[in-house]
Amino acid sequence: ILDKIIAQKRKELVELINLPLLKEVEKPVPTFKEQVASSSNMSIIAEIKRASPSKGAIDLTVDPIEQAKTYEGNGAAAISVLTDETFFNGSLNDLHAVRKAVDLPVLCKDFIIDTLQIDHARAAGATIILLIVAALDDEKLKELYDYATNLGLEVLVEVHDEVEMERALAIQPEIIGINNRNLKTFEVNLATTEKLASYITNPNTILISESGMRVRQDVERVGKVGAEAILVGETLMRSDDLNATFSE
Ligand code: IGP
Repeated sequence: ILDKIIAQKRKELVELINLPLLKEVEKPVPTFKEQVASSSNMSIIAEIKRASPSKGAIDLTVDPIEQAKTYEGNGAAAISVLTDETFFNGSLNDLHAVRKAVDLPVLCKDFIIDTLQIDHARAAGATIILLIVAALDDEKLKELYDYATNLGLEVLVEVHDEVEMERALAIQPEIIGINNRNLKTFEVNLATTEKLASYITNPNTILISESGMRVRQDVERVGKVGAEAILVGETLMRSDDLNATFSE
């Protein structure tokens, strides 16, 4: 699926050149780093995810503004917004609306392969962008990382195996996400976080465990190996009592 998504992104890039940037949001928000540092508990990046290739429709009618405010009210450290349209039913407009509605850092969750996408993400209000190591070669990864960092954005560098972890560590990122879902097979396994966490030896590097969190034990499991934050989509999208989610 990853190859298919990237091929689609390349096509969309042509249209992106003609798309005007959204109007920048001036309101300052804390950085994700600050959010994690100011919390002694597990930080949660709560995701707005209408649909996905592996799960199909999750909640196609969600109001991203209301959902983001609910996440904020329940203590989320940051909001992630899926902005891919073709496979996840999201949009940059969703991100823009969310950034205006909350006082939290906002992650642009997309498949970034070009600096132009970073310009659009930033204009739409993203304060964090995602770079998926599996989608980039070493040179592109470094180029996009430096480009985003120089614009003042935080970068979440995502890996799902040892080779990707080594490639990620080579650019000394401040935030590494271990995705428990293999984007090639869709298989979800929290052991991925357990297996890869020890590669991170710099105490200043923030480790995020991504995907597949269902119950409190899942959160405890990744916390034990050093995850300071979790990235959660489906479970929160489907919950009608966020206060109770992960509490038992
Ligand atoms: C959330 P989940 O299993 O809680 O819905 O997963 C998030 O980790 C997932 O959406 C994700 C993702 C990605 C989506 C992680 N990395 C890269 C698209 C692209």
